[in-house]
Amino acid sequence: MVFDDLGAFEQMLRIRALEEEILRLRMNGDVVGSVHLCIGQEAIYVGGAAALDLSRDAVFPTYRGHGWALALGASPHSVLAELLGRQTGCNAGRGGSAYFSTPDHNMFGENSIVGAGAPIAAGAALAATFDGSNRVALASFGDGALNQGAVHEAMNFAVIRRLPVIFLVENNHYSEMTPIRDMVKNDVLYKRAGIYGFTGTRIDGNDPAEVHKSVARAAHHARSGRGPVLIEAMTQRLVGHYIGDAQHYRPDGEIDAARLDDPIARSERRLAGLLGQARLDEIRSKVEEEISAASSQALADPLADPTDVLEHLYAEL
Ligand SMILES: Cc1ncc(C[n+]2csc(CCOP(=O)(O)OP(=O)(O)O)c2C)c(N)n1
Ligand SMILES: [Mg+2]
Repeated sequence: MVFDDLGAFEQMLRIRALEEEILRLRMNGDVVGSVHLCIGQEAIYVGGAAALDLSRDAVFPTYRGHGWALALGASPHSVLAELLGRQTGCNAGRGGSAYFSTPDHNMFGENSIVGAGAPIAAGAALAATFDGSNRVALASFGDGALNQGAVHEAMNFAVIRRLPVIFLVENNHYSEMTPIRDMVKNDVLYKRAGIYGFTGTRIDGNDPAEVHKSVARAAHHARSGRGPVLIEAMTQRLVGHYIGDAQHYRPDGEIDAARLDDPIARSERRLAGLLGQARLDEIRSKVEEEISAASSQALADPLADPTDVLEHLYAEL
């Protein structure tokens, strides 16, 4: 499959513009509650989603999941309306920033329990071995999540049952405020896969084409019955862990250095040489207008009605 570099650039811009609009809405108080932005990590979602078969594969991201939703095809309006608690949101305003899902677009739920997506993805992959769907399940989680026992149980279970799972680690070097190097003796995280007997690889997670290639290879491996793959995608978050995080724990100069490696800036430098800056500026303006229109529309939509709050909820006692 040929990778569409310009399409990836546009989609990364769309995610960035969405996140910047969410930041604005949160600072205004239109969006309430805890919000985790994925600014700086967009290449993982865009490259990863492009490598999946969106007619059947299933993705399980974390609370930092807005970018996955867009990359998988959810509309900016449905995500913004969700965060704004509107009836028109993708979960009718019940999910909010950290708990929504877009099953029509293959995203089966963000999760705020760190690492919980891994065993759920293993379950979806196990189902695929019975339902004939030949589905691949992708769990995307952070470097810190690799210290959760449930992730290790999921990895061991997946390899022993040869389940079609991709464990995609978004290694942004931090678990909340703690650097990964202060949490583990060996921070080459992809090597954890080898302990369980399957393949792990480390890639440049700020290059959407490289993420695409690696996820496509892993999907092929998993789909052909050879079991799981772990991909450690190296990236940086260019903002705080949550909105309001002052990032006092980050050494001077670290964020400035990370900006040089910003996936959007990198794509832009490369594509400007090929297509000219004017073309890229046009795409940026178009995307920014699209997000601004989606936001105005969502703000004008009706709020979720408290009287039907128990509808569409399922709980077993
Ligand atoms: C089981 C569990 N333990 C702790 C927390 C608190 N917590 C929320 S986010 C987070 C950091 C996770 O870091 P990482 O997995 O690297 O993901 P990132 O936030 O960097 O994307 C922690 C510890 C939680 N939500 N769930
Ligand atoms: Mg992290």
